[in-house]
Amino acid sequence: MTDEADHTAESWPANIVIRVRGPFYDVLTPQGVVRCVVRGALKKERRREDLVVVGDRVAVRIVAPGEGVIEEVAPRRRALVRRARDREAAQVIVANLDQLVVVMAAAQPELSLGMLDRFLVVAESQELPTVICLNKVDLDPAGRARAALAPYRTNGYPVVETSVVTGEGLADLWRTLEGKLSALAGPSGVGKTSLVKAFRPELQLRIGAVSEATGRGRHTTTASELIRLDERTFLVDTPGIGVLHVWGILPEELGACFREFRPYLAACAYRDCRHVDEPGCAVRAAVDAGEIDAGRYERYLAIYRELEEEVERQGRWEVERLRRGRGTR
Ligand SMILES: Nc1nc2c(ncn2[C@@H]2O[C@H](COP(=O)(O)OP(=O)(O)OP(=O)(O)O)[C@@H](O)[C@H]2O)c(=O)[nH]1
Ligand SMILES: [Mg+2]
Ligand SMILES: [Zn+2]
Repeated sequence: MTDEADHTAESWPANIVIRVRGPFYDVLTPQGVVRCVVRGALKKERRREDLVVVGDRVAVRIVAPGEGVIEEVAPRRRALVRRARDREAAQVIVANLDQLVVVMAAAQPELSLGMLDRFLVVAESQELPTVICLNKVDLDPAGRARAALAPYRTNGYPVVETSVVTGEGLADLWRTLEGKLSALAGPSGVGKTSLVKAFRPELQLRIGAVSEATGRGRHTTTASELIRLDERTFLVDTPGIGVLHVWGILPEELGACFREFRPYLAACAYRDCRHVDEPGCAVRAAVDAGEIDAGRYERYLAIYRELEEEVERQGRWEVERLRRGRGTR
């Protein structure tokens, strides 16, 4: 490894990984998209599950027209990490992310604040700046879903309301994306791919119908893909998530993942207050005083119970190990 200083993603060549397909990595270079494999030695140095991921900046050696070898991967800045499906391990989904856009639908599928809070907790635990995008507002003429998001605006989350059908809010969304690398995440069927397509109509992207029977999406997008919207603007479309398990967070860390709790955390009577039923809890007092939204607090309690169960089931050590894996390397 050479000096860290000239290894930041910014100082690397403009080559960026846009797609992973089996052993092949499609890399966007100034000369166009190059299909690459990874240098053998690199495979030994890095963990298999996140050897090279979408968003990575890489050095490429061209071996034939349109074909190359990834020689080196730049150290990652912020990454979106999830828990690997098959193993107890953290897995990087997108590297070098500037922000996460959590997309929820105003209807079809119905807005789930439980899901939204889980995404926000994961984002806070990974210190990802987050924007909430409420899509399909055309299906919510009475504005019920919009109103339900009021506490989030109060808590300082930017909320953008969009409709791919009427075009409402797309210019606002564009302004939040411009010049950044953002990932769209959220449940299946909320319109993530439709939003990408609204900005790049010429792309052949698969969009799926929401099931009439269940009101859920059908997991149309199956792999993350990075799309360049302009010279400096990148958007990663990720597959929809059915159930989002919050993981790798210790129960006592959860309070800080609820932004609006933070000013109160140091004021609780007990230093190790769980904010569940302890006397002198400043968080509960703030809920009673209407300073913290009661719904958010209820969902805190639900996630807290899950995290406690996880510690009981797996042991603290295991949760801490997973938590360390959340780092970007
Ligand atoms: N009424 C309405 N329908 C929309 C809007 N945006 C998307 N849809 C529809 O919602 C359905 C799902 O859209 P997708 O873009 O495939 O959703 P997705 O979030 O990418 O779903 P996954 O890839 O499964 O995660 C499609 O039938 C879209 O036409 C919108 O703003 N308003
Ligand atoms: Mg999709
Ligand atoms: Zn407390």
